[in-house]
Amino acid sequence: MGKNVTQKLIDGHIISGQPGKGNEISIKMDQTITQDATGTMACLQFEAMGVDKVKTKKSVSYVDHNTLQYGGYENADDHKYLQTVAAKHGIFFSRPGNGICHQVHLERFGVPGDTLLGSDSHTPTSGGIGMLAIGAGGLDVAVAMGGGAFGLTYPEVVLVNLKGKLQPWVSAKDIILELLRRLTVKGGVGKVFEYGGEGVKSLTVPERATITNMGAELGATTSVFPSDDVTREFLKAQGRESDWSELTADAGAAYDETVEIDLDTLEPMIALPHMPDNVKKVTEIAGLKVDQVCIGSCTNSSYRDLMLVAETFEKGGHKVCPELNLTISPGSRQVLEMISLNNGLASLIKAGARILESACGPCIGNGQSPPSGGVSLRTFNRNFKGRSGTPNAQVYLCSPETAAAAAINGVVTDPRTLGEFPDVKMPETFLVDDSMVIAPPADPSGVEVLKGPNIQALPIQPPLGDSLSGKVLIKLGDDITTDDITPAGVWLKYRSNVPKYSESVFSAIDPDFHKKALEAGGGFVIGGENYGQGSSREHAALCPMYLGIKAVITKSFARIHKANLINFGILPLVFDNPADFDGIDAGDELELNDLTAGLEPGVTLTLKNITKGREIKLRHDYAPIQTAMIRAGGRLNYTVSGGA
Ligand code: MIC
Ligand code: SF4
Repeated sequence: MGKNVTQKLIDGHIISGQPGKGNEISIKMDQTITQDATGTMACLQFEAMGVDKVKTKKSVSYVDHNTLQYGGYENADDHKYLQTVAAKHGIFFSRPGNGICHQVHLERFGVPGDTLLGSDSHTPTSGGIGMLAIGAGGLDVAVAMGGGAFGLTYPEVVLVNLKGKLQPWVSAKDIILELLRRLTVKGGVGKVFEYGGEGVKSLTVPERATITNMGAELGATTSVFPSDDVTREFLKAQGRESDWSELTADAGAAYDETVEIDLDTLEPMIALPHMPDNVKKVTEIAGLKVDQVCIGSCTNSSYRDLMLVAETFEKGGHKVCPELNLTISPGSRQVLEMISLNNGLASLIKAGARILESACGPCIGNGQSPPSGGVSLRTFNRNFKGRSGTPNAQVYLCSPETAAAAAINGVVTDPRTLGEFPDVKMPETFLVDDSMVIAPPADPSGVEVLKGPNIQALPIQPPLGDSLSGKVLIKLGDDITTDDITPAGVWLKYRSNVPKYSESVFSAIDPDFHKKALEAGGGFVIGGENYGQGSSREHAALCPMYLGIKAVITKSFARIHKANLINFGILPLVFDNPADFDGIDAGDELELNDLTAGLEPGVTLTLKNITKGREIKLRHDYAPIQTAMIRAGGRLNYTVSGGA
């Protein structure tokens, strides 16, 4: 039987295990990316492993999250560390101002047919050019930089069959919003979404990348498009045709599931507060007053997206509605320079848009927090409560077309009412200037790695004993995000300072959590379904580890967060019977015994709730290597002591 694109990518990189849905496998990573908010930890971990030079085909370190450098030295210290540690160990360094990691990687470094591991959950963006691109915790990326394999469960492959062609003012963003509406933020766990069908060829690479980017919100392992003539044209226009190779599904390739989307009839869609799957048609909420519109982020900040917005304003002679603010964050320096050379930037400035840096910016709550209770329409990928920095803001996610229509009219507007659709053509050649990417020197012996006071030592945890006991420190509901666990925004500058960042843990839910945890000497966390969705930030495991959290017991976990907990020696466990969730309350004393035998494959653990005098069955599905890592007190201990 023929293979699909996903199987070709995975099977071509397998190091251990057998192809086949549900099997534990490990694969070789050709490339890695890190960004500053996760990269400092990843680099500290890489240094701790004692490997001189990265063993990948290419590793790139980006600075795109913490670029504001407000209120002190912390961000700038991180940047200096990242630049020098990159030079020392063979890593390319993309300077602040060069753009958002996913956009730049797609433009300048991604290679069809290769694998990519990134310490950012939106790494699957590069699936838009036929890479197997996966998001992971920084420690997994550090191991991959050192040449180690990446472990995963062989995924189910879902074919997303695109029929027809997008109609004017309907956007690639609407495709992924429609998928989120149907499948929800839990719908993609354990799956790869592979796009096929006649509709694929009418989508440009940036449009494909919008879709693979936001596939992260489905909880998917990754998303992938074939590498075809459209991919070739894109790489040629980037001066990289030699990086192209064809990668398509064989005739008769099988899929585990098929989903069909009819592009001819798809309408503009919008995600309502506070989840990316809370999706409706734009027409259903048209007329809602808007206080802010933000265009940008790794989802929608390409040349095509920004030119479309610029031309919408220019052609219609529109101005930004005086009742709201419109911000624009270009995805890369290439995008910014190109829209400035062809007057797109002038059109946006003339219209009254506020131009921000080529960086993540408002997407991660770094500036532009909306007014109290304000409605903000964003072309981003996440609208979790409080992520914008304003706890009661109402954040909606939509396409650049819908965002532009709202910025003009001041209310949510169906963009199809705007008249003639601007025909933005993909450039035949992009402006290529890689001078803000610093290649590592051939001889790094003279490089001094600079660690300012914000770079604190890595906390290390002792090996696991045979039992665990303690209090339930917090009980939470479903869909807890990593933004709930370790918020970004004003806390972002402490990513390389775990003791300080640990003060943020659950701070929006229980401001005293960190104090309580330290006083109690740690304890347990109880959660519902899909615990830890969202970001790849390993701090959501590392900081709880620092506070003494021993196990997190839930109904289910999000993929990356579960792996991060294991990496830091915290036990992720699920209720054998989800109804037992109701049998535990905050403050209960819990005990877990016989862990030596209990962590072997297939063994069910018995949790004693001492306070309630009852026993609860818990399950795990750790691969043998994961059990070994947990026993060692985490992946770093395991790797440094000679584990693979
Ligand atoms: C995000 O969008 O939440 C982030 C910030 O890019 C994170 C990474 C991080 O927390 O540093 C992600 O998506 O993984
Ligand atoms: Fe940056 Fe936002 Fe993309 Fe995360 S989702 S990488 S914060 S732009």
